[in-house]
Amino acid sequence: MRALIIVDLQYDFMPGGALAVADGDATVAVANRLMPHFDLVVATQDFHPPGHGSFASQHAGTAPGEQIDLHGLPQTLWPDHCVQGTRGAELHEALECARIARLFPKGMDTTVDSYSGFFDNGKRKATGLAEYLKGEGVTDVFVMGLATDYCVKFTALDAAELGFATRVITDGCRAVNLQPGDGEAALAELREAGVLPVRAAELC
Ligand code: VGL
Ligand code: ZN
Repeated sequence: MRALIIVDLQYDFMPGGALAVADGDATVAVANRLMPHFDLVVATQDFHPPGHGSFASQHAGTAPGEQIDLHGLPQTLWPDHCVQGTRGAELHEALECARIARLFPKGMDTTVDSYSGFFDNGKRKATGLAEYLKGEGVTDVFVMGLATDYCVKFTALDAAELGFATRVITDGCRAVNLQPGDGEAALAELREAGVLPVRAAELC
């Protein structure tokens, strides 16, 4: 059983959004093209309460892009983004959501960020995604979405560690690239972990 995991295709990660990823909206068409070719499709949604601890606005004297210690974990600070109830948190309207069997929100705990679709960054709480996929008989997962260097990377690393045969659909991802090359470095790290890249055209 093969599952497609679509990561965070939300307005705040699209051009014009609060945490815009260059060309991020190009991934929506890739997702739509891929979905019919999978046994199961799930999606994640970055879904922060107002005042989330990952927001630079909550830490006086800091700016987005800086690193702090957030309750014992290293935390990159971000602009306020994907706040529950705002348009920025919504999935892109062009995404064919009817094909998504289940949506997994994450990042609701103010005290800890959650890049992976499986666990928070401290691996203290699970979202239920692993149990869901295993319960559906999924053995292989393919990860795409935003952003390559954060939520895609950590979702794919966790999937591999959880024992799923895991691949990353490179043309279905775009990177934040806080530092130039972060996206490429993320793909290299994934490869090291046994997560090989694949192009969408190989799957359609
Ligand atoms: C993400 C930074 C902060 C992502 C989410 O979806 O990659 N990045 N929150
Ligand atoms: Zn976030």
